[in-house]
Amino acid sequence: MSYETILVETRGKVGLVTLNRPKALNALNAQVLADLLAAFRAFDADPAIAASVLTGSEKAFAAGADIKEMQSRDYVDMYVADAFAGWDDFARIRKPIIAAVAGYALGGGCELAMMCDFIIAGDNAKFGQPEITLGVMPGMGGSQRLTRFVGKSKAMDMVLTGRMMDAAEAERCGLVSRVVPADDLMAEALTAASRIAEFSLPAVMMAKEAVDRAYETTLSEGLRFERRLFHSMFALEDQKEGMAAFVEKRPARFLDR
Ligand code: CO8
Repeated sequence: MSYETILVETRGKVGLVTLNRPKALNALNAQVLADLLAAFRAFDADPAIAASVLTGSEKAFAAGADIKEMQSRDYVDMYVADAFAGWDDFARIRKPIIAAVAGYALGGGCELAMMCDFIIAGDNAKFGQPEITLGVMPGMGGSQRLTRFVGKSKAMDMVLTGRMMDAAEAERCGLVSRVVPADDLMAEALTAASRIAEFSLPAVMMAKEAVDRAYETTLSEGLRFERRLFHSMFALEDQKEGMAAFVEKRPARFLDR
């Protein structure tokens, strides 16, 4: 399948999606959303794919929602269309997605990176929620996800001043999981995705679901959810294989069952 705004490849069991609107610094619009949903839903449905990487260009992961497309819309247009609600579907993709961020991840670009499961940043990455400079505020989850990731003080600073944070600050405050030299970014992200792809797919998907639950519910409900998933894993052949392999001092051969 070919897409208008993204490039899609596979590397073994890893899917690789590259945002590809270079003239607009990968600004996000309805076509980008449609393309991303189609690509990642296809990965979810493909038993040959276990994890994926989402990236942009060296200059920009994505410089936000497309301002030129948004500028003339009015309140009724936005409300009736429930503009940008479709991005919630991106956060429901079930197999792991690593965001590999080089350059700008601003506004909707930062919000899209935060919808992925974790972020690996090149040392040239810059994160920001500059919507306030346009007379608006974050609208794709930034006020909520950024606050959960980095806490109130830093989130307020970013959202109210519109300033950018560099990769080192983003790692210090927990927005990104690791920072690597920009030249090594894709290799690091693909290696991490390949590592995930070696494990039992149902165990990986349940682990992702459990961590995500921490953002949705209370600690006691989250602990109960985790324990029930953990119990259910003893119905997996891969639990038998993984533990037997440890005891027998040999590599595990997971069957994704
Ligand atoms: N939308 C549309 N076009 C863009 C965007 C964007 N977000 N960002 C950059 N571009 C375009 C520029 O207009 C320019 O096009 P052209 O050559 O035709 O003029 C091209 O990309 C290159 O950009 P610059 O010349 O500006 O490149 P610089 O290297 O000088 O600057 C920056 C790079 C700093 C990234 C600068 O482009 C910039 O500040 N961009 C806008 C960043 C921004 O404000 N992002 C937030 C957008 S709003 C948003 O994301 C809200 C999300 C939630 C919406 C939900 C609503 C319900």
